[in-house]
Amino acid sequence: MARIGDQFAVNGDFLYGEELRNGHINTTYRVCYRTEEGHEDRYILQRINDYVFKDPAQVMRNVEKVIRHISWKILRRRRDAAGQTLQLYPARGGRNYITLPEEGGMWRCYNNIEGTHTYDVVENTRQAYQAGYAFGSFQDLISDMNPEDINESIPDFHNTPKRYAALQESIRKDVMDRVKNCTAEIELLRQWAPRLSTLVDMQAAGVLPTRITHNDTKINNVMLDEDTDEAVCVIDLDTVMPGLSLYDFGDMVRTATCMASEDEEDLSKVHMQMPLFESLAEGYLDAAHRFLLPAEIDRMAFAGWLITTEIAIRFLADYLDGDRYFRVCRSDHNLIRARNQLALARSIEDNLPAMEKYIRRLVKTYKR
Ligand code: GN1
Ligand code: MG
Repeated sequence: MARIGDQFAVNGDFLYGEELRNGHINTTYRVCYRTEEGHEDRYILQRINDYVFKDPAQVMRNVEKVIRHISWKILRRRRDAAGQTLQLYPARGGRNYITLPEEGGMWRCYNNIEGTHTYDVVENTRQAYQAGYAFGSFQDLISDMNPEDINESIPDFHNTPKRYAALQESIRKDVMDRVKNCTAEIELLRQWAPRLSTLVDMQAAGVLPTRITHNDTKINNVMLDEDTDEAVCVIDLDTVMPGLSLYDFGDMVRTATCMASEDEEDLSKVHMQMPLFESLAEGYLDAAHRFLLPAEIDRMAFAGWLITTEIAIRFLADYLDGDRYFRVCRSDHNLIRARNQLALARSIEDNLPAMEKYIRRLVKTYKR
């Protein structure tokens, strides 16, 4: 960690570092340096997973542009907000990242946003509201970026029918001889398959607008104030790219309305809770109702079902492929996650009429 950190424009002597293990993709460390004046400054060092991101330099170009755009906007409003947004530290060689030729991989260094924390699972309605508000504001902040400036870091990332087609390919190959362990899950998804193209079809028909979106809006990608739990900053910008607003909201429903983690094996604990959904939707619409179209608002509840099902498909495909994409701790980890997400999707499906009714009621309160 010290060897990597010293490649960046960090100030002081390396004190200690720890690995942060809550992501499934990148490798992340928090490191601490003591400055000459005796301050302890903390930074985030992160290795970009180049199996998942085929062109890490392109990811970095996207991230740099998003950060510049956001800092520009925020600093125009509040000069003192600098420590509350992500920053990249320059590296030896003049870029915002380094590559380590021996062990491979590309590393970058962010500021640690002090005075904040994250939750891996939602605990209460306040957190759900704040997560919705944070990602809604984030969509608003980046809404006027130039789409031509942003590359698709992972093509077809939320193209659900393509994710389903990839799963069919994994089933056909069955390289690990694991299909036999998940026939019920495969059958359930086969029944759901006709509904998987709903949003991409609406996008192709011009009903849903393409926007620049975050695309990975799980609850632990929002930093909340450690005293008040107020949203401070959204992190993990690697998948910011053209998408649908509903992909972001759908992924929020997946992680901010269920109090069980996606690793939970006891499926009786896995369900969507209406009060959490209501607060999430309220937070999101408080920030986003001004720019969303009625067609987008109409599909908010459905998007929760769709994105939860999509992640189930991705976990299941990775299980069949031999766990090459998501970090796992045991051989059936991705199968457990897929079952968990299917249980959650079922619960969302059961509650769709109530969720849609709530959104219809809520949206009326914004009309003047
Ligand atoms: C991955 O790395 P992490 O945990 O932020 C994944 C998301 C999934 C999520 C499931 C680039 O995000 O798409 O929703 O795991 N990120 C990528 O927990 O594939
Ligand atoms: Mg992520």
